[in-house]
Amino acid sequence: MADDLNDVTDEDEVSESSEALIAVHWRDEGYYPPPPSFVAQANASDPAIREQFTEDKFPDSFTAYADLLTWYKPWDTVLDTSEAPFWKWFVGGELNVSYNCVDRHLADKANKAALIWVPEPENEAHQAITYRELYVRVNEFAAVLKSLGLKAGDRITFHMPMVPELPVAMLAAARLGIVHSQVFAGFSGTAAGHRIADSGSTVLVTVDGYYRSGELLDHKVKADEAVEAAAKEGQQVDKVLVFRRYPGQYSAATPMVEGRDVFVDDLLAAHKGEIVEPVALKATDPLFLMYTSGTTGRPKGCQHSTGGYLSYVAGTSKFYQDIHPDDTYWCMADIGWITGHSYIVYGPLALGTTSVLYEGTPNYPDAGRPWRIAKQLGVNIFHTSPTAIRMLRKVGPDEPAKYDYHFKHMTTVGEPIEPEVWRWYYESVGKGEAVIVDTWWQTETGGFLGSTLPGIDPAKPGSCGPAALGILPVILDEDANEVPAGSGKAGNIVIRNPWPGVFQTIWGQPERFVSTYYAKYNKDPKSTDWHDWPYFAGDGATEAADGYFRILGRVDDVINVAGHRLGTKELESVALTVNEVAEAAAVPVVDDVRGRVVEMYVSLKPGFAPSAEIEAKVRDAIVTDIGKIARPKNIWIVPDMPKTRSGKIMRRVIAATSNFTDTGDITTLANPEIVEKIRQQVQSAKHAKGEVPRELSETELNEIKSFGAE
Ligand code: 6R9
Repeated sequence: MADDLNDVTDEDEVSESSEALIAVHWRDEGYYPPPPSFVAQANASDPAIREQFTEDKFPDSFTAYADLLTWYKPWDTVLDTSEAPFWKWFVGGELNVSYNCVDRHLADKANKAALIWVPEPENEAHQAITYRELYVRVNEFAAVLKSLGLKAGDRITFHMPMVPELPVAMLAAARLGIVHSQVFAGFSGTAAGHRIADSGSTVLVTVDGYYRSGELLDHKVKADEAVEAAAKEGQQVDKVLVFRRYPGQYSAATPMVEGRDVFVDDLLAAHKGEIVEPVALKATDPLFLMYTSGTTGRPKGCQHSTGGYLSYVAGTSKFYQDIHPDDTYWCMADIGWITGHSYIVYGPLALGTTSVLYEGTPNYPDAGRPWRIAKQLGVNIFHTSPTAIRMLRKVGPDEPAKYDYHFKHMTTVGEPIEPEVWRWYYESVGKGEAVIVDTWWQTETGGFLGSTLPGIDPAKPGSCGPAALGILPVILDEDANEVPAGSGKAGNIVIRNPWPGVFQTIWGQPERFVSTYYAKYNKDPKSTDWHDWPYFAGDGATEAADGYFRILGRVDDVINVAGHRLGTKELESVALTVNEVAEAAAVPVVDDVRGRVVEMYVSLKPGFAPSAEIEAKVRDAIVTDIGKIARPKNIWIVPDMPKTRSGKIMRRVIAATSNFTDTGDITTLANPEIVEKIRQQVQSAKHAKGEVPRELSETELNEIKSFGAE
C-alpha cells in the first residue's frame, strides 16, 4: 500500500473529482489488530454482536443499551416517529440520570472512587471522591438548587472549569430535572451571556478561579460580563452561585455583587447531609443543552434527552470505551465539550467506573505531565484529541517512554487524525500495547457514530472504522446518489436512521433543526417514516471496500481550486508526512484565475528552524501526493496555530490573514496573541511579493469568514 504513494501524482486522478464530489487521493493504510490480552477481557469480543444490531432489528436493538440503566417505569414504545424528525425514544419510560450515575452504585461501590480530580499545581494532592461522597455532595447541591425554587424543566447555566464541582452540579441538576447548559470555561463572559439569554437561565453557577498553565485565573470576572451580556438580550440573572477554588478563601479580584452573588460553600452549610429524592422523569424530558456555533447567527443549543441519551452513552461507553467498573479511565477532554458530558461524566459514571478529571493544560509544567498522572493513578484507558496528541508529540516526543504506565485502550476524537500522528500515538503513547479507537461523532449526535469495536475490529490509521452498532450510514453526493464503498470517491456522510443519542431539537429553533440536519435529503416533509429522514452530518467522507469510513472534515471546509474540491484534511495529512512538520492547516486564498488556491500554514517540531528546504519539502509532498492542482501558493512556517480551547485549529483566522480580511472574534482562542504575530509575518511577506488581493466580493468575504467555522 505504501508503495503506490508516489504513483498518485497528477491531473488524471484529480480530474475524476467534480463539483458534487470531494477528491480523494489518500492511500489506504494497514491494519492493527487488537492484542489477544485485550480481546480476552473486552466487553465486546464476539463479532456476532453485530447481528443483534442489523437493520431488520431496528429500533428494538437499542433496548440492549436502555437495559444497562435502572428505570422507575419501563417504556411502552421504543421509537415514536409521529413527529418526524423530532424522534422520541423509550416513550412511556421513566428514570433519573443522577440515580443511575450515583445512587444505584451505593449497593456495591460506595467506597470506590467515582471521580479522581487532579489539580494543575503538582504540589496539590489529588482528590478521590467515592460514590458515597459523590452522593452526599450531589444531594447537598440539589438541596441548594431546590431552595432557590428551581424545578424540572427550568434551565440553569454553568460556566465552570475542570473542577469536581462541575459534575456534582450537573448531577444535582439532573436529579431535579433542571436542564443544564455548561459553557466551556475558556469562553468569554459575553459568550456565556449569549447562551444564558438563549436558554432563558435565571441562575449562573461559576467558580472564583482556577489554574491554567500555572496561573490562578480570575474566572468570576466573566460572570459579571455574562450577566451584563444576558441583560442586554433581555434575560435577567437573579443569582450567581460562586464555588470557591479554595473554600473559605476568595481567589478572585472582582467583588461579589450584593444580593446577587453567593458563595456556594456558605449556602451548603445550611443543607448539610440533606437528601433530595431523585425526580422520576420521562425518558423524553430534556437533560441538558450543549451549545455549538453554526457558521452564522445564534449559537445552537443542542437539546439532549434523558432516557435516549443516557442509554446511548452507557452502551457506547461499555462497548467502545470498553469500560469495566475496575478500570481507571481518563478522558483529557473538557466537560465544556460534548465529549466531556458523554465520556467523562454520564457514560463512565452510569457504568460505575472511576473517571479522572484534570484541571489544567496537558503540557504543564512540562510535556511529561499526562504520563506522570497516568502512572500515579494507574490509568488504563486514555482518551484525547488529535490536537493534544500533536502538541504532546511536538513538545515531548520521547516523554511517554520515561514513565511506567500501561494503557489497554486509547481514544482519539474531534477531528481526523493524520496517520503519522496516529502511529506516534500507538507506538509512543500506547507503547504498542493499547488498542486505539478513532471515534467520529458530533455534539448533535450525543455519542459515537463511527468507530471500530476495539476487541473485534483492527484499527486502520486515519479511518474511524465502520459504523457504530445500530447506526446505518451512507455516503451521498449532492444529488442524493449513493457513493459506493470502495469507489475511492467521497461525498456527504449521512445517517439513514435515528438512534437514541441523537439530539432532540435546537433549543428554541425547531425550524433550524429541520433545515440544517434533515431537509437536505428529505423528499416528503410530511412523512412520519424514519426512512425518509436521513441525518445530514455536514462532514465529507469516503468509505473503503472494507466498510471503514474516513472522515475528510466539514463539507464547508473544502477548497475549490478551479472546480476541484480539495479536502483540507487531506492536504494537511500530506504536509504531516514531512518529518520536521508538527502541525499543518490548509486555507483558501481568493485567486482571479483559479477561484481559490491553497495556502499552507505549518508549525515545526522543536529543534527545527524554518527554512526554504522545509517549505520545498512540504510543497513537493503535496504536488506528489495530490497533484499540481493543489500546489500551495505559499507555505508559511509559523510559531504556532491559532486554536480554540478545545484544541481545534481556527482555520477561519488564518484564512482571514491570508486574504487580508478581518479575523473576526478571537476571544474564544486559547492563544489569541499568536494571531497578530502571524498576521505581521504573512502580510508583510505578501506585501513584499506584491500579493495583496483586490477587494473581495460579498460572497468571497462570507466564505473566508466562515471557512472552517465551528
Ligand atoms: C465529538 C466532537 C464535530 C465535528 C464532526 C467532524 C469532527 C469529530 C472526528 C471528527 C474525524 C473523528 N470530528 N470526531 N473528524 N474523525 N474521529 O468532536 O463534537 O465538537 O461537535 O465536532 O468534529 O467534523 O462533524 P463536535
